[in-house]
Amino acid sequence: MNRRRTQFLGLDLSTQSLTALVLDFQETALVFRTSMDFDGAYPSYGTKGGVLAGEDPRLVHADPRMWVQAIDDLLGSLEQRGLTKKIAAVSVSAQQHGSIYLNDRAYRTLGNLNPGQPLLPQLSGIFSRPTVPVWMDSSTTRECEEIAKALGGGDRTALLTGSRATERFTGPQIRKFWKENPRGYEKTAHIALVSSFVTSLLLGLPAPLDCGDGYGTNLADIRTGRWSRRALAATAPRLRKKLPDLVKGDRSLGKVSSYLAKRYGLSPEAVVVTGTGDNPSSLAGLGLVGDRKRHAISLGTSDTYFGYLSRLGKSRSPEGHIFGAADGRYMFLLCFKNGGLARKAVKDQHHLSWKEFSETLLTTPPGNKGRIMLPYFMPEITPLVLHPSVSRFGGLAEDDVQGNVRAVAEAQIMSMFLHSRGFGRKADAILVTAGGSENRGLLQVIADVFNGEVRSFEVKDSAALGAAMRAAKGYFGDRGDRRTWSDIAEMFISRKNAKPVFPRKDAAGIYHGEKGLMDVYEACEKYVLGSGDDPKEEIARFRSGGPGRSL
Ligand code: XUL
Repeated sequence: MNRRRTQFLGLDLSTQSLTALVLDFQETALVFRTSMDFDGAYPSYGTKGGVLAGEDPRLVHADPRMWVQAIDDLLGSLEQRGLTKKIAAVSVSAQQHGSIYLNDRAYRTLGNLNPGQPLLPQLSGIFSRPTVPVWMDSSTTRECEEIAKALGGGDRTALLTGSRATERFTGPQIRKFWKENPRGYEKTAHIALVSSFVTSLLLGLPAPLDCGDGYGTNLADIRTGRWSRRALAATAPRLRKKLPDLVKGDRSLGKVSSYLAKRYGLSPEAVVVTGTGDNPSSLAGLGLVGDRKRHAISLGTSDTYFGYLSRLGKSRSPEGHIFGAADGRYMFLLCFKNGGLARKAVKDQHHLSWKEFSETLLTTPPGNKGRIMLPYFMPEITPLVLHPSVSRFGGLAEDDVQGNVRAVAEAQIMSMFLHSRGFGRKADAILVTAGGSENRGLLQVIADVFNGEVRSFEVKDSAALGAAMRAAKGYFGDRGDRRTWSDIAEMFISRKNAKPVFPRKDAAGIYHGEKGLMDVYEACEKYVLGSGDDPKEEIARFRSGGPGRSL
């Protein structure tokens, strides 16, 4: 290791913010963290929660120029703090599925930037689509149907690409763009994902796409790690030449661009390691690469439930996805779009602080006396709900503060339990990360519903942490250093930070078993989705199950 460059930089471009985190190899510690919130930093882009929502709630876009500006500003501020010169390697984590459309001048422009000028004015002419769909967009149902039909149905599409054709995934989004704007599609020479685009900004060259993120496109064959000719043909014409190459497992892609070195004071020797999606990056940041025994929940803008897979087994869930892991193997994931946004909607509706929200969860009884909410404030991914609405059952009144707080949390965690059942074994423990993991009440609900140990960490940004750890792994790997993923996790994830939360006595009996709330929740979900009867019988059965269960 170079004595002057002992640090690894992880960048995470998420829905609402850009975060940078620096790990020091000699101190084996996190030495710096900063985050920029898009709405606050860039009001001229008019984003709300980092995105541009249309009249139609299914349409959700962002302007990639805002991201470019954020990268520029963040690297500038790291330079001013004297941090960039110590960086040995950098890697990127980014929101998944979003696609960026570039014209044929894009990479030439990127390779010839003037270090005297900021990034954005030089790059503003490279985009062939001014705003781009992000993971929250669910406007491609028709394209999903067309792709699935061409690939022999939903199950076959999932077997080939790791997921059924999915609204937010890059392939269906590209198909929609090609159908709606064939000229724009023709003018597009390159389509990047957010992680490969930001990595290209660091390299000054077209960056390949990590399979971890690449499997979130419905375009790749998860068994070979290559673009699938059949999936490409089902999506849009002449697509292969517009896409980046796919790569499996982290490695160093080359040195930072001379623009980066000159403008932000990075060493010209600093290396860029493959970027990936925020969920594969979180898997690394939680120390779960290679660990099948523990699962993770990320409570961010969206909520996700995920875990490592050493091989592709038969266990699946219809809404589940297979992505790649940083060691070239796999992970499974379920995504819940209403996540943090639905919790915030309930919190704001009742004028609560997050502390009060958490306290309410800690002081109200599990089971909510059989009162349930289905909190689809916006279209939902798991289960698929395209027309949002909030439903209440079991006599839950809209103005009942405690009842609604418990109902939103229990519904979200029961939904995770229910829909993750297809992924096999019960986890020995659940690691919880992202902003919501600060909420002790939510951790308790997770422990109670899953009936197991739950841990959260002092560093909540597991995606950015994972990016910095992947930078370290790629850097060491390049030098023939055989440090494993668990060695890297041992170095940078402090075990003593992990505070366990255990299930409350009797909680398991409330949620599970013959008269458990899980059955009530499942019946409510089916009813709302139009595939089941009014859940009043299940509610009555739950209430007959013991004292304290009735209103
Ligand atoms: C995962 C997904 C979200 C985004 C959020 O499939 O859509 O978790 O990655 O950034």
